[in-house]
Amino acid sequence: WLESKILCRFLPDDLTPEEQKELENIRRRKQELLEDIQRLKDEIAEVTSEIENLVCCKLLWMKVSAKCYLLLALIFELFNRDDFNIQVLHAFVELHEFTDLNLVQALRQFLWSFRLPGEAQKIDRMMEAFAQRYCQCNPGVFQSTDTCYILSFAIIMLNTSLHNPNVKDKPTVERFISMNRGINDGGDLPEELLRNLYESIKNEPFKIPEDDGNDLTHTFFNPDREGWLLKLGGRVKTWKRRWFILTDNCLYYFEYTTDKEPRGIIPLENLSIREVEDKKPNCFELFIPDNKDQVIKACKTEADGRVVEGNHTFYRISAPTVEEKDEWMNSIKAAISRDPFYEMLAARKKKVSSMKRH
Ligand code: 4IP
Repeated sequence: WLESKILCRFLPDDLTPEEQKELENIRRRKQELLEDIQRLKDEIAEVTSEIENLVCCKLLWMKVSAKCYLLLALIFELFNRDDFNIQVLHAFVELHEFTDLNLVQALRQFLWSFRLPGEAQKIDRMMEAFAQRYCQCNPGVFQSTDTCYILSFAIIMLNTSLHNPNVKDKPTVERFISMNRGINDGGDLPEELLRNLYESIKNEPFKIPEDDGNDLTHTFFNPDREGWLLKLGGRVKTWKRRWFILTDNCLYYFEYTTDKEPRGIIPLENLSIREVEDKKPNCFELFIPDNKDQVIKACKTEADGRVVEGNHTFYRISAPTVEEKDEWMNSIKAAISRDPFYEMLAARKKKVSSMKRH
């Protein structure tokens, strides 16, 4: 601005030496400013291109992620196919080396290497695969993989009986031996083998990862049925809307679907179920047969967080629709009458004892 003002007023020749010097200073300053402006422009261009690059990368990343996601979804869909699962299971089990280990040692290794699923059918498959692998690594110990399977379960049960403080009646080695009569394709297993297994479990319990009871999420992962129902209070007869989950022969109820821990747990063992009339529609109740006043074994969490015993002599429940009432009643009936482990073992025992007859 000063420069143009001077130029407008005077030609350079008209300027005094001082003014000429001033003009030179102004021109130098102008040059410096222009250079600064250029430098700033270059920097802005550089930063802009960096931003564009970042955005491009981000977009590219998002595209790659989306593709990966689709690919994963596709792979998981493949994984869901039954035969593929079985192949994975066998590949996993074959990573175990059981040669020259006794059955207890092999079980210790195997049961620690993963989290045993809650669903009986899956446990059945895992144990079947285990038994096959054990027999493959130790030919001649058992007549068949079924024998190994049954004995493995007997060992797991023995472990619970011997080390769970709630089990008062501790089995002796003689009882363990007699419980396992006839399981070797109709014949008996050597007594010495059974004594060794018994001693091994007695001296050192094994802890199955799933057994710690802390990870309830796992229990609720694959329920028989779940949904909203209304429940009548025990002493105070108020109806509460609760999220119910039926799994592992128990009925759990939650305040919210996202709760990690249940508000109440009702083990279904020894209970019966019947349809009842109430002001609420589609009601059914859980009760102890031939008993009017006995309180049902159950637990619930109080408002202050304490876990206490329940107060119900019956649990009255109302479903939103007739269909849901029927579905819940059928699922609960099936859960009450079913002991999946007993069924699994009974089927195997039947198989091995029939071998003796043929
Ligand atoms: C409560 O009523 C709720 O209905 C409780 O259900 C029930 O406990 C209580 O039974 C009952 O008094 P208020 O909320 O009106 O006090 P929830 O725990 O689902 O909230 P249950 O045992 O059914 O869970 P009693 O037996 O504690 O009175």
